[in-house]
Amino acid sequence: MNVLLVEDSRAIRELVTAYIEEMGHRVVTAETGESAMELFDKKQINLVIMDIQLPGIDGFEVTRRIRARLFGDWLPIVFLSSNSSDAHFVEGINAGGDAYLAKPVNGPVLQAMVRAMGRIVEIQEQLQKTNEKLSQLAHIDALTELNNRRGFVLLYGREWARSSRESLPLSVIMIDIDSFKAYNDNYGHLAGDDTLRLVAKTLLSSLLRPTDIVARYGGEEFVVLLPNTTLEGSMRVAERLRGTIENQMISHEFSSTGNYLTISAGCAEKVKDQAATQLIDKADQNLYKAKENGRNQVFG
Ligand code: GH3
Ligand code: MG
Ligand code: MG
Ligand code: MG
Ligand code: MG
Repeated sequence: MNVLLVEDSRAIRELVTAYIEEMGHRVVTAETGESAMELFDKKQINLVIMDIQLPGIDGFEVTRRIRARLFGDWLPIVFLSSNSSDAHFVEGINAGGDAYLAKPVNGPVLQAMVRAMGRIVEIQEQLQKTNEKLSQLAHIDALTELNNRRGFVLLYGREWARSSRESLPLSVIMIDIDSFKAYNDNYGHLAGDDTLRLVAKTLLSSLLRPTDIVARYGGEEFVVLLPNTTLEGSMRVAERLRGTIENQMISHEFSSTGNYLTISAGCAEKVKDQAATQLIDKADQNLYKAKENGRNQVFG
């Protein structure tokens, strides 16, 4: 763990540092609350040991400020004070502290407290990892490893807000594989899955800007989100994607467009006073027109 020790007495700083380092943890020290806040912003701290009487803001106030800065995150804060009154203990906990040790420093008691807090930190970290895994599972499509619809909706909301805030264009391409039912019916579902993976990979690697987002929107439908891109730009991108898939020459003897697998695409650019869902609807309507016009083409 990285332990932040806030203590204005040099003798106590050295003593506490020695006890904690003996346990194999790293210690960074601050003599004032103000310098503690600076260190806290710079370093990844797992545990804070906090004196209360300090020059400048006191330990209670530093604790309140640390808690305010953490938003949803948590880390243990342990007070270490020569004032061991019940009132101080209560105020410390109310300020956002988790435990209270009395001075003079007792080595084994201090180390036991660090161990106890270390256990909670470990559980906290495991929970965080589990949450990250679950969030990944919820937002990534297992077959193609692209964002799934849920992941897309999240990213779309962010990009929509950004484009509104910064008055930048935003465009969407809806893509649908042509005659894919016939592909499955004739080559089997497993081959269909392989082809979906290949199409996903091709779309992903054909996008040029790192800010472009591609997602699997449904069965054999994909959506591309192009920040800072106009309708004309999005149609050029869509045409390139369409051509790249066609040039892959994935055999599809039963396609209505020829002997190879093709895609159709509908493009739309965000317009003023539009709701976020209307942009998707517009791209979807244009996809339908590309289909109606004969497939293997872009409409926008
Ligand atoms: P169109 O050119 O009009 O788009 O015709 P289509 O046959 O592609 O359209 P339709 O919507 O009738 O069929 C889509 C097919 O996509 C149906 C389904 O078998 C297939 N599909 C959807 N999801 C998956 C999947 O995860 N794996 C496989 N192998 N096939 C899928
Ligand atoms: Mg002090
Ligand atoms: Mg479809
Ligand atoms: Mg289709
Ligand atoms: Mg054919």
